[in-house]
Amino acid sequence: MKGITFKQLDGKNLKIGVVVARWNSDITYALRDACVQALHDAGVNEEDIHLQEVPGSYEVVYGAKHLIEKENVDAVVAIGVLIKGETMHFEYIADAVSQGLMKLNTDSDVPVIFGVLTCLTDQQAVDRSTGENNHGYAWGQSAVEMARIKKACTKASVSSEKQKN
Ligand code: DLZ
Repeated sequence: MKGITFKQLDGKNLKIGVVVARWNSDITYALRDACVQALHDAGVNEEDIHLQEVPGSYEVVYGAKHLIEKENVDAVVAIGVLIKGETMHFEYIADAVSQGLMKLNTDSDVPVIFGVLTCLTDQQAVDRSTGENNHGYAWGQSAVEMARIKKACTKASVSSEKQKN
């Protein structure tokens, strides 16, 4: 089956960050709205959803870092839409953002969900941000699942430290 499947998600008491690029905002806002809907459906409280806007996809890495460091979120979703043009911009930004978000995952120990569409045409972006195929919803669900894993790991390492002492 294509796409991600999820078991029961419990978003209670999780703090989730969502950073959204304004470039291609008609698409990124639709992805953001579906992501926030998924967080609500999983039981994340409205006041525990921290939204941060940034100008373009290149800036989502910094925006995500800010949410991790200043808002102490349990997971963050980084949303942007890159559409290939006539220059090399697409390749450079896509590479920088994917590397930056991956580095943030490992360096910060907070899960970062890759919510950046890299499309060859406008239509590909529309297809992935509307109706049943809006990827933003699965990104929100992924954030809840990963935040739970993070919490479980933190709890396990605290209790093993206690046993040592
Ligand atoms: C400059 C640029 C270009 C050409 N294309 C996109 C795009 O398709 N999607 C996107 O999110 N941002 C684009 N940007 C803007 C850069 O991400 C960034 O905001 C600027 O280069 C300023 O750092």
